[in-house]
Amino acid sequence: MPDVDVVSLGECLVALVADEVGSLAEARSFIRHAAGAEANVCVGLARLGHRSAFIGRVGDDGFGRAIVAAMRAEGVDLTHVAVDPERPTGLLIRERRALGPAEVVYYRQGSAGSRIGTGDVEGAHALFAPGRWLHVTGITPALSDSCREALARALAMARDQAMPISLDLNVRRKLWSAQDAVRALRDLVRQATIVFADLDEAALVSGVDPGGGWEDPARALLALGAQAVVVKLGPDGAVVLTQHREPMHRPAVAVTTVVDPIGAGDAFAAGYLSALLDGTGTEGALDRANACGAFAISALGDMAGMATRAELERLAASARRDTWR
Ligand code: KDG
Repeated sequence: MPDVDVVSLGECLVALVADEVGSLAEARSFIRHAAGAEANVCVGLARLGHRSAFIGRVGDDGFGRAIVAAMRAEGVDLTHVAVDPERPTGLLIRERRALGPAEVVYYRQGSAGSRIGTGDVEGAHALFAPGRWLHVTGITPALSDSCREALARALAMARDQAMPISLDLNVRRKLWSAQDAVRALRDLVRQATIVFADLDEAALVSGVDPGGGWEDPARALLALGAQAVVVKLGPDGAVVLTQHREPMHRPAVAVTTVVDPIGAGDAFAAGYLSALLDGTGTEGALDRANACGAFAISALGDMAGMATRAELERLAASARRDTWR
């Protein structure tokens, strides 16, 4: 098995994305993309030259085969993706909006991906080793009891191997109640090395009003036990709060046209982890994360806009030129 830098687990699913901007009620044609927050992060890391491995389940159907083909083509290690002969690959359908949040409809209850269990994680024990990261999100525990148990097992196995754990809160209000989300996610924050959140998620999980800005909710998350809390502020950039240092803020990369905002958080997490794996300090990690987030929103589909190193370098040089030829 090739060596691995980051291990993740979760549900990968197909996203049918409206090919024109407008309401779902008006949408007539859709483009198929591979999706799933953890799968997106694995692809983002692979594009940046890191070795990522994904643990999950897909159905024995065309959608499952399409996701596996897409992720394999990106170089993600899928040794521990099982094909479930009894359940379909999960599906989401989403509209695209020029203004306001886009509606997402999930068809994933009882899906293959929602049946991940402790056996899948234990079967992937070879992936859990010192020096690697585990990346998880708040989507997995919302999917099913078996997903919640699988996640708990993965966290325990990572802890046993002294692996750092990154957690993207990724609150999905359509998958569970706010009350259940807060209870479960607080428990995950306690176990995480790094927590990624947007301001709404940080406020919800910490229980602190976001009216005064990001700092109080982030401090409350930090007080739960995480070593660092990274808050994504969209066009205002991102901040990192740690136990012993002054907070650090870095500005966003300005994007002229937002094509599709979905997947930006996953790109951000991939960029941040990539910089940490390279040994870059916090400032460099925030800058790379912001740049990756900006690339992601400039392309249609969750994975399409994941940046490569060459693209990041061109972006860094772009202050001096407007075309690459
Ligand atoms: O972060 C992008 C994800 O939201 C998307 O890929 C689908 O995992 C997904 C979810 O549950 O919303």
